[in-house]
Parts: sequence; C-alpha cells; structure tokens
Amino acid sequence: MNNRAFAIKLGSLTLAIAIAQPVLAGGSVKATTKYDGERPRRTVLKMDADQYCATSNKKKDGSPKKVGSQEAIVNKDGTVRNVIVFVKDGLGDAKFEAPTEKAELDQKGCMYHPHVQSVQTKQPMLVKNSDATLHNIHSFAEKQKAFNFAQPKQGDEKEVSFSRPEFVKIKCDVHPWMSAYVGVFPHPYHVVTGKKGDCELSDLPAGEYTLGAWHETFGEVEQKVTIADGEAVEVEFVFKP
Ligand SMILES: [Cu+2]
Repeated sequence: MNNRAFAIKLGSLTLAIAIAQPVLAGGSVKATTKYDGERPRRTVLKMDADQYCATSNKKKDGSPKKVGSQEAIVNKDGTVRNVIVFVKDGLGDAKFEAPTEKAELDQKGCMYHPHVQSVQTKQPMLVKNSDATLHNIHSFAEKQKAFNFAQPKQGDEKEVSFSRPEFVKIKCDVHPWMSAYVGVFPHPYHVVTGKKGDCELSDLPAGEYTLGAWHETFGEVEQKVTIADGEAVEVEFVFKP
C-alpha cells in the first residue's frame, strides 16, 4: 500500500465513523397504513388517445399490458400503497441541508414513475421522458412557482426543484390519465409506503413527534409518537372512508 492509498483509506474510515454515529443514536418508526372501508376497485386506464401510449405497455412476451389506475391502491389485507409518512412536527428549529442526490420523475409507458414520491426542499429532481411521444409536465403548485414545460423527445431531461413544503400534484397536459404527486418537506424524515403498504422512517433523533400520513385520495391522518435513542417504534395509520 502506498502512502496515498493509506491516506484515502484513513480518510474514508473517519468519514464512515462520523456518519455512523447519529444512526446508532437515532430511533426509527415502522409504519403500516390501512384503509378502513370497502376496497376501491382499480380501473384499466384507456390510453387510446395516443397510439404510442396505447401500445407502449407490454408484457415480457410482447403482448399488451393493462395499466391500472393509481389513485387508490388498497391491498387485499387493507394496507395502502403510495402513502407519504412524514414528520409533521417535533423537529423544532433544526435546519437540514438539501441532499444533492437527485430524485427522479420518469415518464415511461405514458405513466409517471414513481406515481408518488417525497423530496426535500431544494433537492434536485430530474424529470425524464423515456417515451417516443410528447409529454408536457405541469405542476399544480400553490405555495410556490408552478412549472410547465414540454418534453417532446425520448431522452429529454430537465432538472427541477421545490422551494417550499407542499404536496404538489403533477399532470401531463397531453395525456389526461397521467398524474403524479411529490411531497416536499424541509427535512429528510419522509418516506412512501411500498407494495405492502408499509415503510420505515429511520435515524430520527430521540424526541416527541407528530407524524403525518398523507394519501392523494384518502387525505391525511396523524398521530403522536415518543422515540427514545435507538428505539424502534411501530405505528399504524388508519384512513377512514
Ligand atoms: Cu404525457
């Protein structure tokens, strides 16, 4: 090992320790979400208005793939996908630097991917067009300047960001079935439920918090939790019809 390699190794070792410390001290919240009502039916989206879209979603064997509506996906066991779980109150005046890691909003098969995501204020988000058809990305922001631009070509990319906390709806002006949501937060404690309707907030400093759970159709519920150092707390959010 030459001196340079040794110095780098030492440097990264120091960095690893510095990052690991708050993780060890932090607590976590495992959240599950439930919808306490009749399971909504998903409808098949009709994309016939644009022939490219109508034929762009295919199964592995090349046959046409049906795409279901996404505004209310409740699993058989009542758990809910695409819920943003976040710290609503309890962080005091703490300020958090925006992550440089880019969030991504892809337009593929004339759908937004992901349908719901959460970012931090001023975090860059790359908007991509993976389709060989025109999309127009229109944000319906109310607490900040909205964006509205076209991406006519496959491979088009543009970076955007959000300056204020808000749940921002995004729609395509060309394809009315396309919608996405971006939850914007002034801190890093936010996460979206996955296929099983659960998620985990990690590295939370010990403290008392009000947590929120937001869903585009079912609205917002909240609850209070107290987290001790290193503690893993389990919470369940229930949306009422
Ligand atoms: Cu579109």
